[in-house]
Amino acid sequence: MERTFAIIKPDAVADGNAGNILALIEKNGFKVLALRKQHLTRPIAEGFYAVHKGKGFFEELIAFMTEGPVILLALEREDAVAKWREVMGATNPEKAEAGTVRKLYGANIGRNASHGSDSQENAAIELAWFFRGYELN
Ligand code: DGI
Repeated sequence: MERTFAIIKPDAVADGNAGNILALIEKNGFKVLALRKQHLTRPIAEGFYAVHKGKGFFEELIAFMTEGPVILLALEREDAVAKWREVMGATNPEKAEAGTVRKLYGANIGRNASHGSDSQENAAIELAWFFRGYELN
């Protein structure tokens, strides 16, 4: 079994779409190993998105990710990383396939409703950034 890390972003939580997204997650065969609602602080958001520091959209991204609570998720299923990226859809909701999380609940490339790790290596790093070992077992 593979694990991935997901975030239901502040836009989706504020709009009342968290339950719909969790339903989609379960419908697609993921087991929710751990889940926590948390209002990210600036240092946590900046650390999480450190790879994007220096990019034009960085400030906008951090302001968005800290504007309200998110839901942090540890997910498990076969091929979890790729499958969750598929269920989320493209980064830009306009380019996402019909029925995907970002198409259904995202507004634009910045406010796109969800996050998913892009590799197994990053999934392990991101899960360890947000969850303690005992929460994942
Ligand atoms: O892995 P993804 O979330 O699909 O995409 P990513 O790792 O390239 O970017 C991380 C997040 O940063 C993305 O979900 C939304 C934001 N972002 C990426 N490119 C842009 C952007 N935000 C704005 N405003 N403009 C961009 O071009």
